[in-house]
This record gives sequence, C-alpha cells and structure tokens, in this order.
Amino acid sequence: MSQIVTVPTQPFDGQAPGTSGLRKKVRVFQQPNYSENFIQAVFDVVSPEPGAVLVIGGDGRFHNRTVIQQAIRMAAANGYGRVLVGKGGILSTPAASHVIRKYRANGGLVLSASHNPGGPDEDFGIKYNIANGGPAPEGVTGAIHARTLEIDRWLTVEADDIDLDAIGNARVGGMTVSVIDPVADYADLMEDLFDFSAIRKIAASGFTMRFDAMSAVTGPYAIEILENRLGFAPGTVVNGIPLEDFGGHHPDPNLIHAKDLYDLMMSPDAPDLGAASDGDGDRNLIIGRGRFITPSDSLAMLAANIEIAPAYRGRLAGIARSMPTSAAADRVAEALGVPCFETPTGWKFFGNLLDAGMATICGEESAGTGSDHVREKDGLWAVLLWLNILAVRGISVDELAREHWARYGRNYYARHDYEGIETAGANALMDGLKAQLAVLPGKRFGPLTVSMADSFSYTDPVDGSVSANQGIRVLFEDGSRVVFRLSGTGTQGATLRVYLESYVAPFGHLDAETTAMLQPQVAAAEDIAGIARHTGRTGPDVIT
Ligand code: VG1
Ligand code: CO
Repeated sequence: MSQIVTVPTQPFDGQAPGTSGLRKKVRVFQQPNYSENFIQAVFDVVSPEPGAVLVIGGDGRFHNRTVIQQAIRMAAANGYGRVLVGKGGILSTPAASHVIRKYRANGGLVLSASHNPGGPDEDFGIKYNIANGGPAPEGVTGAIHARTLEIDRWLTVEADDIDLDAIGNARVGGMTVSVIDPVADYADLMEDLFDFSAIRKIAASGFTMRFDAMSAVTGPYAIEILENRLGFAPGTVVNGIPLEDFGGHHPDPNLIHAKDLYDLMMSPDAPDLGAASDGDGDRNLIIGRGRFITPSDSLAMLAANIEIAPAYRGRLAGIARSMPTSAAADRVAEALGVPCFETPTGWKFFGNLLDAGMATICGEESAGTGSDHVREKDGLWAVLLWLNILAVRGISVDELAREHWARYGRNYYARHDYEGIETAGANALMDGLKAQLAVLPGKRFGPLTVSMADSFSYTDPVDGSVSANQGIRVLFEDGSRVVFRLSGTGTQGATLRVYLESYVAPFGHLDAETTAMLQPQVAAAEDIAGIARHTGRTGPDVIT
C-alpha cells in the first residue's frame, strides 16, 4: 500500500458559498495546493467512514482530468474504500446525481463550471454533492468554506495516474477505483421513466428533432438515447463530441449562445422540436417549430402534463420553483390542487422538498427543470418529458403552448443580465434597493403602482433552516413584478440579474411581443434601482 503523505499548506481565500460550489478561472485552480485545499476541506467536513464510496465526474472541460487524478489520490489518503469515476472523467451533473444514488455512495465531486466557457483562460469549478445525489445544502457548503480558511495540510497517497479511458477496476493506495460507463446507468433510468415506445413511434413516422449538445457533456448521452435507443435519424444530435473548450463557445443553451438552433427553428426547414443542453448537462432549451418556450413556461407546461409519463402517473405531489421563476407554475399547481413552493435560486434548495416527497417537479427560470428521479436539474430529462407528452398527445409544441395559455393565462417573462460590473457599484445598487423597501409600496412608476417590496427570505419547510437576502422583489398592483439579485456563479466582478414578469389572463393578449409587454417593468426597474447610475451601463449584456 502506498504511503499517505501530508502536504503542509496555507489557507486560501476560498469563496463564500455561491449558487453552485466553487467557481474560478482555470489559472486559479492551477495554483499549487488550490484544488487540493478545497477538496481536503470537503473531506475534512464530511469525514468519510473508512470504506466510504465517492463518485467523481465532470463535464470534460479543460483541467478536468488533472483534478480527477488529484482527487482520486486524496480520496485514497482520506479513507475512502472505493471511487466510481466516469470513463474519460465524464459524468453529466444529472448522471453523477443518479450514480451517487444508485450505488449508495456517500457523496460525489462534480467538476464543472456548467454553462461558463472552458479552456486554459476560462472557467473551472468543483461542487460537492451529498448522499441523496444533490448539491450540498448551505450548512455543509458554509462549513466547507470555513474549513478552507483554516486548513494547514492536505493528504494524498503517492500513486501514478490511473487510466481514465479503460473501463474496469484499478487500485490506488488501499482503495479501488472503478471506471464506469458514464452513459449506461443514466440511459436506463430514462427508459424506466418515459414511454420510449410512444416516442419511437413518432420518430419512425416522421417527427423530427435537432439536439444541440454544444460540444459539451450531453453529446454521448443524447446520441445513445435519441439516436440509438429512440431511433431518431443519425445527425439528430449536433455538436455531439465533448471538447475541452466547447469549441470556443459558451455552452449555455439560450437564444444567444444557441442562436443557430433558434434560427433553424424559426425557418421553413425547422424540425418539430429543437433542444439543447449546457456544459454539464443540467440545463435545457426547448424550441418548437416557430415557437420558443421560456423555461418558466416549460416548467408549468411539463407540470400540467407530467402524469402522461409512466413513472409520474398519479403521483404529482407538488411543484417547486425558484423565486425569480415566473408564477406560471403556480397557476397549474392551483388548478391541480397541489402545493407550489417558492425557493431561493439554486438547485440545493429543492433537495429537502424532493426527499420529503413534497415536490415532484422543480424548475428555475435559468433553463433548469428536473424531478425526484435525481437531485439535480436534468437537461435531457426535460427534453424526453416534452417528447413523451408530444408523442402521446399528438400535438405540436406551439399548439401545446397556445392551449396552455388559453387555459391558465400567460406570464410574459425576460431576464436582463449586466455582466462583469464593478462589485462596489453592484453592492451599492442592492443596498439602495434595501433602503427603499419600506417606502416603495403605493409609489407609482408610469402605469405601475407598487403593491409590495421585500428582500426574499426562505424558511425550509422540512428542516426549518432560514436563507435570508435571496433577492429583492418588487410587486405591482397589476400582478406584474421586477426582481433584482446578484449572481452567485460568476468568476469576474459582479453580475446583476433583473427578472421581469407580467401576467395576462386567458382571453387577453396571449400572442404579443414579450419586449413590448415588459416595457413598463423595464422602465420601473431603472427608476427604482438606478441601474445606469450604479453600473455605468445603459442596457443589459444578455437578455434571456
Ligand atoms: C445561475 C442561475 C441559477 C442556477 C445556477 C446554477 O445562478 O441563475 O438558477 O441554479 O446558475 O446553474 P446565479 O447565481 O448565477 O444566478 V448551472 O447550470 O451553473 O449548475
Ligand atoms: Co449547468
């Protein structure tokens, strides 16, 4: 057995718990001891029982393999009995969640910076997931952060790199490393959840789709599931080979970074369904022929129809959405007589609701949808649920959307992002908002009158933990809303997100332009927050 080595180290600045683990530039992670510091802090906090099982996988971005080899040696020195790692170091975030659950692992390290770009000058990230397969809750991430500030050593064994490309077992120190097929378990799970024979039938009878894997992790999953198991034509999956730099693009499935897909879907050559996923496979973009579906609407439409899918028949217990996500899902919950939960941004807040069986489907406005099948959002899962619904109902995406709005009304929605702004200005803007909360109600901004303003605070209904300061909400009397929050996933300066929403009841203007519908809210947001004054910007960098 190889020797355990104790490497003395200095504490690093760490990073206060953000939306999803530690995210920094690759160059930061490449500093001596940096990744090791964080990983050791995780192991110190979770203090694995001897023989514990750890899952390791990432989205294949630059630096993935290096950190995986480091983490394997450190796991061996910290008493783990077995590590499960995806072949090539690959595991999509939802697949990692499933593997943790299926093999009853104690937890997992998910290496990804999600939709952020990859490469030597771009981003990397490490996140710890707990035994339920989900992101560690705030109590755990807070303890890990505190530990990174005091750590003075990390443990490793002296051992060679293992061959990550050979499926099978290897020994590192006293520990077994199993390199597993990253796709098979996940694809089997999808086959258990959905009516594959109904989907196969429409694929065989001319229903067409394009799935853009954005040169990120979902390529191998999508090819296996959509082309091999469901029979969609070869070439249905584009950009299907994971690249370390995602081909130089942002693997972010939105209308800016997946513009080719959007243009195709709006053209006369559009297939029936267009879809995409992000760097680590947990986000999804859904576009029908001539019809983009906002993520908030997608959550509502999927929730309204989820019992069509075999694994969900008769068991929709509740719906959960993050606070900035539109209230479209709330109307579905009300109609179906199930509760709707409003949580802070970040998937970790859904974990307790899913574990307790209080929510079955969850979603975020940032292109995340998922269910109790794993404890992460799941891009391909959302695409397959859409396919299952369309196959059984025999309607188009556009028809489904129109029917939904005619019944529930429509929540026009947009998010404006101001990226890489100065932290001081961003903080001053948020402080300015907080200082106004008490005096805003009753004030008029153009046609809008404020009915309520607060700083969102969440009390977890399962464990009673409180998460304060989760964004500023300003509600207007006509049911529309503006929300302000600072991103917790950026790696440069600060990012301000302004979420805009306006509701139109059934039989109102259900087919209007979103930009026009949200114009009063955009103007009110500027008046209330002084965005230009605090950020020096006259418009957002990205609108989604
Ligand atoms: C963003 C999204 C949030 C999402 C998070 C992680 O966080 O707004 O909804 O959960 O990214 O998604 P923030 O703090 O930057 O707004 V992913 O696909 O990076 O795991
Ligand atoms: Co992601």
